Amino acid sequence: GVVRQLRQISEDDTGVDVAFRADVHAGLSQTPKAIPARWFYDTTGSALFEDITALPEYYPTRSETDLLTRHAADIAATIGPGRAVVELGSGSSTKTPLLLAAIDPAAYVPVDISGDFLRDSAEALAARFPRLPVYPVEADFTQKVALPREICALPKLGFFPGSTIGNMVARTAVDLLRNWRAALGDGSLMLIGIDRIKDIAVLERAYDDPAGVTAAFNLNLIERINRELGGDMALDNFTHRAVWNDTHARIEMHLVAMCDMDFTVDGQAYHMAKGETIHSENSHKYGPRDANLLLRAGGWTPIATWDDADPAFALILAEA
Ligand code: AVI
Repeated sequence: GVVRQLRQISEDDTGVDVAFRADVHAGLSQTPKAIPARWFYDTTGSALFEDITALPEYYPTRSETDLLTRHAADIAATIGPGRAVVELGSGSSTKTPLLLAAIDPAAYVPVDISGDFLRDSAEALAARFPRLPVYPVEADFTQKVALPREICALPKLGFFPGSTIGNMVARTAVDLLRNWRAALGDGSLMLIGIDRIKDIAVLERAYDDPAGVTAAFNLNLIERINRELGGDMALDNFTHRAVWNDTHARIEMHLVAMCDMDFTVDGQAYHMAKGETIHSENSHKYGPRDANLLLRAGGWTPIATWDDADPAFALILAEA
């Protein structure tokens, strides 16, 4: 069952995450404007992301689930039983049961920045695996996370699905991999989902679906700024853009200003010119050698790859 939820977020006396406030002001003050993608994931944003994962155009979830399902026995044989599974950015933990059912773990530690979401999904998972101890940790997994002391002596498996590593630029991704290498310790393993470079039309459709769910997900960032930071940004003056950047091998999402505008956040004045954007997300894609290089740079040695999904996606197992 769920043991207890640890909370490692610092908020101010109005209940707003201090890092969110700081990132928004820094991001709106710089040229070009950019806000880190992790601030998408308030309760509304996390729910919208779940809707994205069900879209026919958004292949990563389908491809990864397909790999986990078809290769479960092979993955389990390579990992072995008795590990504490630490999931980075667990969200609704929909893919997790496939892994947990296959590998017979000793404990499960979902780490997520969205506390309410984490609580619900940890409870659902504990109900499904009644004998598995579940230790949810509400934290930003890109920062230093203190793991529950109960799992200290167990061998660890980091589980980082969904290609979330792709949302970081290379140097941040390498820092994260190194930090988790240190936190999980010698003898640990990491099972990581990596999205492959593919046909640009397939990529762009996955990030700009006709139903407008990804647009709503992107625009929720504006609403969150208005809601939590007392902003007065006019939602209708922004539009969603998703575009492939071939130099950086990534999909970029932007919030585009449709007209010249002035607005305030926390009483601080900002201006945007028509056509100017707030860069709200990167989603990097990796070829097989790129992915292995990234892992090695982060202190992990790739030992197995499952990547026969269509559209292409990879699950890579690496050892510390
Ligand atoms: C969470 N992350 C891996 C998603 C991605 O594909 O980069 C977030 C996302 N953004 C738009 N659609 C999905």
